[in-house]
Amino acid sequence: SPEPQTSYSFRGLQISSFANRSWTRTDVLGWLGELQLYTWRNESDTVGFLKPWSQGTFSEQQWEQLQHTLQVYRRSFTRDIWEFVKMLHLDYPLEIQISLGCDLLPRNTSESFLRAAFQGKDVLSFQGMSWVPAPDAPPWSQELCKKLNQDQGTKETVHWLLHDVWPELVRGLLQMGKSELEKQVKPEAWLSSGPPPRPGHLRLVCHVSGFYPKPVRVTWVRGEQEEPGTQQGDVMPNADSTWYLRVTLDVEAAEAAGLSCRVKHSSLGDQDIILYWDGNRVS
Ligand code: PBS
Repeated sequence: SPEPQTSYSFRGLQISSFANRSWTRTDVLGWLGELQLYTWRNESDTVGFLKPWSQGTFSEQQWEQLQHTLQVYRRSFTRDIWEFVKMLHLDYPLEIQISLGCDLLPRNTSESFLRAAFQGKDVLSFQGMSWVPAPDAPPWSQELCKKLNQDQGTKETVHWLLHDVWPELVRGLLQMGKSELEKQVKPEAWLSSGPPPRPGHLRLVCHVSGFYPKPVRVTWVRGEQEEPGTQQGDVMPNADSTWYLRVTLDVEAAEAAGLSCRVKHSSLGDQDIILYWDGNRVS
C-alpha cells in the first residue's frame, strides 16, 4: 500500500511576463511537497506566508536577510532582462519561467537545481558554479550564459542560496510543519454506475474522496485478482485540501457480479476499503 511520505521536495517557481518595453510582472510561488507555503505577487514588496510555519526555524534576522536578497534580485532581474532583450535582439511579448528545487537526501546532504525557460522551453541552468545553456537552446543562450558568468557576485549568491540557504530552510520547515506534513485523513468510498458504454455493458464507477496525502491505489478486483481495463482518472483536489479520485471499469452486464473496488491508502494501514458491486443494483 502507498507508504507514508518521508521525503519532501521544495519547489520555487517564478513566472515573469514581459508584454512590451515597459509592461512587466513577476510572480513567485513556493511549495513543499504538495503544500504551497509562499506567494510573492508582483504588487507586494514582501514574500507572503501561507502557513503559520512558513518561516521554518529561521530567525527574524535570517528571514529579513533572505527577503532582502530576493527583493534586490527581483529588481535586478527585471532590469537585466530588458537589457538582454536589447543585446540579443529578442521580440516581445516574452515569458520567462524560473524553477528552483531542493531535495534533502540521507546523511544530511541535499540536491538543488535552478533552471530557466524562455517561451516555455528550457534555455539555461546553474551547474556547480556557473550558468550553462540547455541542450537544444537557441544560439543566443551561449551569449547570455557568457554574460551571466562574468558576474562573480551573483554566482556566489546563487550557489549560497542553492547549497546553504534552501537546504537549511527546508530542514526547518520539515521540523515546524511536521504534524501538518504527516497528516493522514481516511478516504470514503462509494460506487455508482456511469452511462452504459454500449448495449449489454455496464460502466462501474468507484469514487474515493477526502483522503490525504495524495498517493492512493484504487483497483477493480475479482477476488484477489485485479481486473484488466481499469480506467484511473486524475486525482482531483477537493476544496478542503483533501483529494478525490474516480476509477471506472466497463464490463458485460452478466459479469458485474463478484467484482469489487479496493482502496489502499496510507491512512488505512493494512485495512483496505473493499466495496462489493451489488449485481441487483438498478443502474
Ligand atoms: C532574455 C531571455 C532570458 C532567458 C532566461 C534568463 C534567466 C536569467 C537568470 C538570471 C538570474 C540573475 C538575475 C540578476 C543578476 O543578473 C544580478 O543583476 C543581480 N544578482 C542578484 O540579485 C543575486 C541573486 C540571484 C538569485 C537568483 C535566484 C533565481 C544583482 O547583482 C549585483 O548585486 C549583487 C549583490 O546583491 C552582486 O554584487 C552582483 O555581483 C551584482 O552584479
